[in-house]
Amino acid sequence: MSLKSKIIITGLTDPGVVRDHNEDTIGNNPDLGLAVLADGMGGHKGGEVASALAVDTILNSLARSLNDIDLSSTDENTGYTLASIAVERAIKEANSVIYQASRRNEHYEGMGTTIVVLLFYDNRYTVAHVGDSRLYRVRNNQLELLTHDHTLLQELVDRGLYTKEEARESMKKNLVTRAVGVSATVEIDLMEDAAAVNDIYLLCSDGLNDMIEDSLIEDTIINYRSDLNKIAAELVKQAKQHGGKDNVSTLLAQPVKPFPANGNWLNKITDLFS
Ligand SMILES: [Mn+2]
Repeated sequence: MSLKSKIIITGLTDPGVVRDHNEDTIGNNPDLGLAVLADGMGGHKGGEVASALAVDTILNSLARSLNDIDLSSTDENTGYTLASIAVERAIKEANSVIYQASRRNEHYEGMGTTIVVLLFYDNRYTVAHVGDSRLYRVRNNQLELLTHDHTLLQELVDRGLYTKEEARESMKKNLVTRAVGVSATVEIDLMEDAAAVNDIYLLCSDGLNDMIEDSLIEDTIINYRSDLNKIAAELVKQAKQHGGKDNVSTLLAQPVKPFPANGNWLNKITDLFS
């Protein structure tokens, strides 16, 4: 079952106003209801290579694996859905691909990337992430951050050593404590929840949320809620107007119809005409 007519996905990536190249990569597969965003790091072209390898590997891996499994059934060992397990496996595959490439080529030594993956299935979604790229959701006109940054700064905030306000001013903002591809293994955060029609999901790199406040992200999404392309363009524009010191990427997704996995015969027939 293709989700193309049920979930809109669109995005934009931009080098920003200071940097001359873009180490962020975005990708999506509308049939699968899949959105992927990565923010690479590393010398030479390492950052660009790592984020591109991550997005390609994850899109390819899930295009192969998702069609063969009952996505919403539960994995006995972990309690996660099989969809979540497939997403986790795809990120681990990306980790290996990047790590091996960095060991083969000295220019790529130490390269890595953040990742955030959003997958819709059966009126639900799975989000998986590593590093400080984020997923937000707007539901009932309220913005909510659904991921928890893997950064030194966030750890200090969690331990009560920094306030959120001090954190915003800090220089240590971009030290990530986890990344894909920097070592042989990777620790991934997974979360599942019900999706609602008209929710708007925003995946973004730190070049967005470091430049503008969450309140401006919320206002922008609500103001342009009928046009996801406009939201993507406005958010990038705002980040650039507020400094644009880093590459800035946005990926937006919105379920516009219910998308049950095992629709009854009536759903299946109406699918044919949608
Ligand atoms: Mn960045």
